[in-house]
Amino acid sequence: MTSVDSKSNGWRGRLNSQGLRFAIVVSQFNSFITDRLLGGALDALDRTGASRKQIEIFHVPGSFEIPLAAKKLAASGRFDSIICIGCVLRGETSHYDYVCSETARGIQLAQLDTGVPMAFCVLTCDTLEQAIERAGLKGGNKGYEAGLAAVEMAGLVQKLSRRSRASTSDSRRRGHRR
Ligand code: INI
Repeated sequence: MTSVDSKSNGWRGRLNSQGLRFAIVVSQFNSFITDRLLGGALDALDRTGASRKQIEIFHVPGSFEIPLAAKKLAASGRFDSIICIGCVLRGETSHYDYVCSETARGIQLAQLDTGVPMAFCVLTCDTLEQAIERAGLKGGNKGYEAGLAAVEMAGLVQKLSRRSRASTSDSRRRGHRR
């Protein structure tokens, strides 16, 4: 799933979904926007070779609920990468700030705790117009970008895991020789 990037001589995940399993957690709040982000994410997975059998979609009420669902799915061991989709629009109160910060923090903690990569596709916008511009209705689709990030990170994390397993067994072998 990975290749050497000859320019930087570093490792990066390939944009190839073969053999990978994806979960998409999508918030129903502002579904006019999140449905389109979901479409973008599915398009990216499709273009990297994933079939629908490799993808499961889970709906949560709002963005605030995304981290718990994503963490449970990651802990199940059934997925190589998780795409988190939501849209938070600023209102008149500070509710927006709590939902944004806890959703972002929760998703980051969930991926760090479980080691399963999570693509962050939660729009945090002041206006509906800004969200529309980011959901593929006028310009680019952030769901598409998140889909590609999910594929790339799944490949990179697999490579890093294989690498650390290889170095552990190597040091065990050397330990036996002493
Ligand atoms: N959830 C969103 O995903 N976007 C929003 O804009 C939003 N606003 O504005 O309230 C929102 N609130 C709901 C929240 O995510 C939870 O579902 C709710 O608080 C119940 O836990």
